[in-house]
Amino acid sequence: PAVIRREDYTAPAWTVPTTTLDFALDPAVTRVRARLSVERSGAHDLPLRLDGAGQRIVSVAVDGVSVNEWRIEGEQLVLPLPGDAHVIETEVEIAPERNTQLMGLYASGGNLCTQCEAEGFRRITYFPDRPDVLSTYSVRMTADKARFPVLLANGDPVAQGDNDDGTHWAEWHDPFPKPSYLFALVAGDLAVNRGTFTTRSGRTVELGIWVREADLPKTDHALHALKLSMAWDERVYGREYDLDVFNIVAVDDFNFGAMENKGLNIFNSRYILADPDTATDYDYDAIAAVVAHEYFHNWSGNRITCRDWFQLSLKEGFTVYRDQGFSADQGSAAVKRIEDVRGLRAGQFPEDASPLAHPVRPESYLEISNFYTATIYNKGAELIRMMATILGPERFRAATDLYFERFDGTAATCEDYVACMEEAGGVDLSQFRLWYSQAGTPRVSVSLEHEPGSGRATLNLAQKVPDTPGQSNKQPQVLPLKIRLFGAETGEALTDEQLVILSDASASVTFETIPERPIVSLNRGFSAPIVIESDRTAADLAFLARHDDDPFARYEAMQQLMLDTLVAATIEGKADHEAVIAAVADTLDNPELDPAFVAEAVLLPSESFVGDQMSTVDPNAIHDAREALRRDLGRELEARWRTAYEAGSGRAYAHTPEDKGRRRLRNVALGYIAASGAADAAKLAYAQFADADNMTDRQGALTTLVGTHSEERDAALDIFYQRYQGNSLVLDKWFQTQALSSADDTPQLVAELARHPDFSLANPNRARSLIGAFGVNQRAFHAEGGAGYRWLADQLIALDALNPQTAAKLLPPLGRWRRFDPTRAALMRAELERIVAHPGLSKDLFEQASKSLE
Ligand code: DPP
Ligand code: ZN
Repeated sequence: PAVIRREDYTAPAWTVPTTTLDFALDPAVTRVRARLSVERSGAHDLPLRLDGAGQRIVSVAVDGVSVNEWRIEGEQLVLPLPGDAHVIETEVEIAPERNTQLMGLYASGGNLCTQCEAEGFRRITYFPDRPDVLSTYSVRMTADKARFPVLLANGDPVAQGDNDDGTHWAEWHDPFPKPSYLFALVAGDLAVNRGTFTTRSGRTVELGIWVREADLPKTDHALHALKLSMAWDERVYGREYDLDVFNIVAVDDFNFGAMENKGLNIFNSRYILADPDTATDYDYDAIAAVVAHEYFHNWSGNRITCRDWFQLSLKEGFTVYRDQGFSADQGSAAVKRIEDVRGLRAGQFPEDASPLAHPVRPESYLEISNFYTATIYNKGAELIRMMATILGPERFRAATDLYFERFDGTAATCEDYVACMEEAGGVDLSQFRLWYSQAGTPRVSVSLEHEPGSGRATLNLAQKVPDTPGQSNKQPQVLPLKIRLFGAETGEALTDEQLVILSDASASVTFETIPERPIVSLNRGFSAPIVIESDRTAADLAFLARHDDDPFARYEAMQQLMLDTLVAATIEGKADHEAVIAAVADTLDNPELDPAFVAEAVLLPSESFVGDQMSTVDPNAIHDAREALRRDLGRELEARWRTAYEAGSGRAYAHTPEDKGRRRLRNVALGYIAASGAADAAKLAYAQFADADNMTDRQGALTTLVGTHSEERDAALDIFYQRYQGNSLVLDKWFQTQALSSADDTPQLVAELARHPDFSLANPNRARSLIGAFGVNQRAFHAEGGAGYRWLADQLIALDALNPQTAAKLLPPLGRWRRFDPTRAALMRAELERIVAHPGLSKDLFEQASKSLE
């Protein structure tokens, strides 16, 4: 496959000011007629090149006359044109019901829908399918009225009517020029939950959430989140919605979480449907976050789009940053930051340390679908956050205002964004730009000296950006570090919070008149996405866990203490649990702390995160060390866990932040009670499972039970399955909970589940619920003998034949072979080699597997 390089970018030779599409929709054969006005851009004699894939061409006409002077080169239709402006008409046929890739126009649950980002539009019609060709679209759809009573597309509805033959038609027009990846249509039998939003300039927008009739009662939360998002973007970024309608459609088969098509978002149903019986508190929050994310794309993505796909983080990093801000404003900002950092460490740090590491603005790719990554999204959001920190809130807002004003209606670059930050912020971000080009997570070593006589404290900082594939000897980056000193004896803050910008390889910061030994609270709020290696002792960390005024820093100190304890226990076999137990006890005893925060703070780092700290990961030793600490925490603090458990029990379900926090802590406490080995643990969990009036408590209990060897475990799994048979989103949880289990028999169980009648590779959510969850279950996936590796490779090869994009996203666990012992590494490599050698492999999976071997 051909390598696409950022440096090869050239502006489009032809533009397409207007696009008119006429669809005769049918799942078996859909006919698409396209009418493109095209204009030569600049002085050249290049032919018009239209991208296309998987279509049957019926006809091609230029200025109303059918022509034969066109040829197919690779996946392009090449058409020489004599003049500077022409009208091109094509007619093609496509087969939505045979589209298992779920890119382009496809069938899901009897309805028809589209997914075009990044390169799906070329599977619908011939078009310059690149994000810098902006066109104004008019769409007409005709379909069987009984089967597809609802016809939706981008923009505003124009007209509709019935034909004599049982079909009906609808026309939509989107006045905003857009790239082809934002095109969407939906035809189906759908019901709608309607609402309205009045924008700050007084315009009324009709909102609609479209789902299967039976799912209508589960759409209120999403509709509410949409209204909150619209108001939030006006208030916080000054961005108002711009069309008269905003529709969201939920579909069950979807590669992404959701898609921001102009005026017609299409969502994976898991990010729309919620009621207390089927969705956890976590699901509710994720729904609000994704609804907000896609809505915010209307400005950061649609009004201003990307010049080319190397700029993907321009819209994704910024939009993730925006949705994080929205979620932080809905509840506890501290807990939200903790969740986001945990996600970054679980998803992005390992990626940055893997053969698939790439910069936030990549230099090359084979298949762009492989670059919808945690680096582009989550590290990208951290870059925006750092710039916001450097600028401060007012200048950051001025800078985003400038960006939205200057680049509205265009296809922009990451450089354009940074230039606006510089100009409106009055700062020089030359060196900061390295964050966009250098991959790898910077490591910062920190030591603090104190001279009691002079009262001078010196903080020594040194940074190193590790080598990544194709990049070595990297330059130091700009690291904004929020810092504060506390007195080890008095517990008093000795300084204000300061922003130290480390931009050299090493630097020292001095503090005068420090009367007592200071302890440094560092990288507060996770102000830079880095790894810190500090000389802080267990006692210092325990101190910060108790005294730091920044909740994130408290959490962080506790995590570091736990991590140090677990790494020592894994490597040296020495189990010194005292400091962690005392710190957890303190946290549980502090009545001023929010239960949601406590629940986060007392959770041990995951087995994978412990593994990430080690040069060679020993999955079994990590598991044993972690289980031993969990057991001791459970036993030593059993009375406290029971108190916390009781405090969260006996309340009827309510979806308030307070109740969510109580439920979260209650479920964490249940886990520790079970870890203690208490004789009644399985009974307690089973009672919670049986009595639960909401999914958070039911799934929480199930998760605990699945980790036990008990009759209750089998009974609960059975009841859960029976109760939710037919609800695919909940069955995904059933598969996922088992695949994530730390029980000894997980590898065998997962292999059996893959043969379960409800398992299917055709549905991405289902495939991810089993294959994706197993891949991140460190102990089970890496069980001795390599059966897990073989199983994963078999699943990926099978899935690749249906849906390459989803298969490729599940490959990375196999690519981490360098981090394991030689026996495991060889077994992992053998499976990667087997995948690469498989005949007919997609370029998606080929790129991931071959890069993983390098
Ligand atoms: N739909 C995906 C997202 O919003 C890709 N744009 O991130
Ligand atoms: Zn996005």
